[in-house]
Amino acid sequence: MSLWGQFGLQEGTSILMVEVHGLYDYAMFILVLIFSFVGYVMLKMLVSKMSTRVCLENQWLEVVWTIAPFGLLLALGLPSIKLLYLMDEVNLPEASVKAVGHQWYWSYEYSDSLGSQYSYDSYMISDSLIDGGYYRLLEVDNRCIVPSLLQMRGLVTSDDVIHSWAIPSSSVKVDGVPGRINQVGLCFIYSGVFYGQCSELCGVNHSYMPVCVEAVSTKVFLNWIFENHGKDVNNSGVVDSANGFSLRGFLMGVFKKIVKVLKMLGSLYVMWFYYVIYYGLYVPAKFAVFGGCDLIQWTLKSCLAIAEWMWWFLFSPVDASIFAFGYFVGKVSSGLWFVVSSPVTAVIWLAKGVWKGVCAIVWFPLTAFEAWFDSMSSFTDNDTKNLVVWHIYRNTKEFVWALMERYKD
Ligand SMILES: [Cu+2]
Repeated sequence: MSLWGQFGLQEGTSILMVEVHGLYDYAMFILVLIFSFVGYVMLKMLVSKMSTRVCLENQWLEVVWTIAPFGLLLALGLPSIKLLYLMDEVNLPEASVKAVGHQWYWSYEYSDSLGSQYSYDSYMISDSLIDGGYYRLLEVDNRCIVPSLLQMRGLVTSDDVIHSWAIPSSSVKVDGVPGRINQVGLCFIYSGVFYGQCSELCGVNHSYMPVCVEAVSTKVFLNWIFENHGKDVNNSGVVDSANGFSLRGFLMGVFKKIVKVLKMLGSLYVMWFYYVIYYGLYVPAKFAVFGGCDLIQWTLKSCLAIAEWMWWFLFSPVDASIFAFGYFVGKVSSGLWFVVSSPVTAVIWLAKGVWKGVCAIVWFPLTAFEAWFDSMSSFTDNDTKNLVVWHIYRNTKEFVWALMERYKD
């Protein structure tokens, strides 16, 4: 949430908000460049001696001052448009929460797990009840519970007038319109309590219906769902598996446990070999080959030879010069000898070089454009993204397994 004296945006609690933060910094960087350039030009005009008053036309200048702003606008607009579209993306959600706006409170429904029709109202805690620990006008009696690092879907609608469900720190803002359902992807990258407020003027108590989301780990979320399942209207999906003892069930259980342990041991065995081969052979070999040993050696040798020759040149310049001349003549003649003795190889070698050069020249603008586009298409580094994706993948697996475990038969 925002604090007193805060300048920038709130710290991002979803990858999208981290990206928005990146976009903000990136746009600010470009704006500062533009402002300083324009400021410099204006200052320059103030102290100008009008030495360019005879300049009547400059085609290239016009080309530049047309193309450059176009490029800048593109650089500002494209990443922004990309993020706008990504904000509408819901991906593949594992669970849904439905937020319903009322005058003047929110209510939350969790009804997509089998048999669950769990819902509750979420009222703001009034000033008189707040004793230091909570934030005024932001805390609620029942928070909206969501899992962190799991793709979730928020469905937002309203019961009376238009409300808007917003959590600025995760770049979520969805209008709740009566008779319609809007959806939004929720994916918090860490656990915590995140605050927002209704963002559509909805009546006298518009300021008193905060959105308070508590992001918890997948395990806690699962337990929370399972515990609250039977409590409400419908618990037909809950299978009570603990009634009665059967030998077959017991043996099956033991067998399953043994298979699980064997599987684990097998995977550990494979992993052990993998890591031994990877870190014991592959990585050192790769390092030795690509580590640039040869390059370093060659550079050192060349530097040493040049230094040696210079030393020689200081004491006997004539001898050194003759040697250098002989050396270059030798190099050129050996090159000529190569061309004369094996012309086909020489021609192929030359053609290859020319082709490479032409390719480099032709592809350079494209490569440069691609690099530029890459750099502005994402503001999060790949390691972070990989980590988040990996965690989401693991949590999704855990979540689906737990649901299957509960709802089998
Ligand atoms: Cu409202």
